[in-house]
Amino acid sequence: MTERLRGSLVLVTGASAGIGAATARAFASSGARLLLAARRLERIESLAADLRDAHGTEVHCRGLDVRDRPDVEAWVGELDAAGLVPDILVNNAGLSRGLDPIHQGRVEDWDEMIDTNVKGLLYVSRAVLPHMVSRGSGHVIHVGSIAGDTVYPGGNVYNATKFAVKALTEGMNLDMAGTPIRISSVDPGLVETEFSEVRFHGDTERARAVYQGYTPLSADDVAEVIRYVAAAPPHVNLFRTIVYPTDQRNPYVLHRRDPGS
Ligand code: NDP
Ligand code: 8X3
Repeated sequence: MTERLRGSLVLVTGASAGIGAATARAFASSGARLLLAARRLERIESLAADLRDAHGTEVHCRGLDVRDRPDVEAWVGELDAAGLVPDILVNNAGLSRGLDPIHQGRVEDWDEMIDTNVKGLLYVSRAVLPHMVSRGSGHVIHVGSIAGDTVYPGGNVYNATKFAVKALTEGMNLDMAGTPIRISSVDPGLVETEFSEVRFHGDTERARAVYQGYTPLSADDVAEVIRYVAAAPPHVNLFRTIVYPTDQRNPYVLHRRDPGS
């Protein structure tokens, strides 16, 4: 099925790490062309070099902060002028900051999560979608989360941003009625990436503990699902795909093996 992706142009935000980088690798191995964006330009340039070597992939890199609306609009304008409007947009850039109860939360953390996970996703979508609509083809895939279905203690604002992503998946999909444009989300549970290191502001010990005693999803597992969603025939929309590690049944039921076993 992924043969359908050969030659298609895929824009991945947050491609410098974790799920975004794995998504770039997955699409490259299916013969897609790539537009990679993240703030850490050197990381995506290094990934691009690897993908060109391994697959001969056409890759364009752009240092981008999805919170910077004028720059998002400028870049998409440049892409349009260069004939590089993506066929597939993967809105992956996102983060969590902190796990404090609401009365102890840091307002700066809240702003960063809302600005990135909700407003950044909107800025990129708003810039790209008109081109997809006028061309009459396109697929937007959000990376949501199980955190958008069920809240957990300390998740408060992160949960709210992913509930917003879920609402936007549904709302944008309705808005695209009558067009061939598909809107989807892939909603993972626990995935071992830099996510927890970012959440805990660089506390690597605390971050590592999140993934101990069970088998979490890998970034490659999630990328595989994103590629599958994108590769479905044009008349099929895998609208919301929830992906858990087998050891996790919901945010509260996580089977950790005894440390001694
Ligand atoms: P990582 O921290 O490994 O990667 C996050 C990516 O987002 C990085 O490439 C980072 O790039 C990018 N990013 C963050 N802020 C911005 C910004 N302002 N502008 C552009 N890019 C940005 O985490 P994951 O791969 O795990 O996270 C990817 C997505 O998956 C997020 O939306 C997250 O909420 C979601 N998710 C993660 C889960 C998990 O358990 N790991 C589970 C469910 C969903 P850079 O810093 O270079 O800009
Ligand atoms: C990331 C997964 O469980 O930390 O969205 O919310 S979780």
